[in-house]
Amino acid sequence: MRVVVLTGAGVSAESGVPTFRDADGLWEGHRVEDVATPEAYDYQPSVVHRFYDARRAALSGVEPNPAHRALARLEDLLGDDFLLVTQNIDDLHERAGSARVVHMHGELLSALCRGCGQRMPWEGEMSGHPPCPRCGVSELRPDVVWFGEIPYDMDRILEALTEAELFVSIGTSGVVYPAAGFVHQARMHGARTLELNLEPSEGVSMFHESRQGPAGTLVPAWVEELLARLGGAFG
Ligand code: BV8
Repeated sequence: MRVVVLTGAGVSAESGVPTFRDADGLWEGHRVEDVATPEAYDYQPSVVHRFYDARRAALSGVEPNPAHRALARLEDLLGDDFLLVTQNIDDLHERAGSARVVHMHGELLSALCRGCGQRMPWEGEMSGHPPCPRCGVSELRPDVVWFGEIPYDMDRILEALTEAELFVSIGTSGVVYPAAGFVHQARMHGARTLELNLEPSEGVSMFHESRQGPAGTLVPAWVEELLARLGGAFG
């Protein structure tokens, strides 16, 4: 069975990564347009760097949770019939063992040089304007997709959505596009669609089924159920 899973901030909430819209959410204290737009970066790069340096540093203090691990296990069994598309820029899916992961909004542990366009793994801070290891100019920016910018790997994602038999959305409010429209694309191509979220998302009406609860509980239970249904397929 070809399965496409979309995750949002809610899948990392139980690991201690703040979501965006919760009371003390990520954007709290920062207006989105002040930290996650190319205009903000041009206008106040130090504020933007501090915002992402802090989130990058916080990664060392969090661990994958049962939802991340259950998705890695499902991928192990489904192999290339599985694709994980995440809006998250943390590395918890990979640390849980996921490999077939598309970070459509970029990654905290990656830098993008505005001088030469090189993308490269990045651990430390960028506030100090370090030079690009490749071209030497100090034009490194967080390798994340800001509002108004084109998400990564859209062709691969749209292709997977047209072939999916099952589309599952986990821990996302369904507010930000184009991700919020994926359920529609998948459904248009005949996929069954399921939402697993703490509360109904903006797009809940577009899903065949919606289950409410914490991802750390819902996702392992759903993976067990799916594997039981697919039963013999995995010997
Ligand atoms: C683009 C990286 C053109 C940076 C991010 C159509 C209509 C209206 C507007 C638009 C439109 N098309 C485009 C736009 C503009 C804009 C947009 O969508 N604006 C919104 C605000 C209206 N979109 C763009 O600009 C995008 N670019 O469209 O380019 C294009 C399009 C297609 C093809 C080619 C070109 C780029 C958007 C990307 C911006 N960058 N992140 C960073 O992270 O700092 S977006 C960022 O915010 C996240 O990545 C994520 O996408 C979004 C946050 O949403 P969620 O992850 O869902 O988090 P949230 O807190 O909102 O919700 C958490 C959910 O989890 C809640 O429902 C909660 O109940 C649940 N939850 C909480 N705890 C748990 C839980 N669930 C389960 N268990 C728990 N324990």
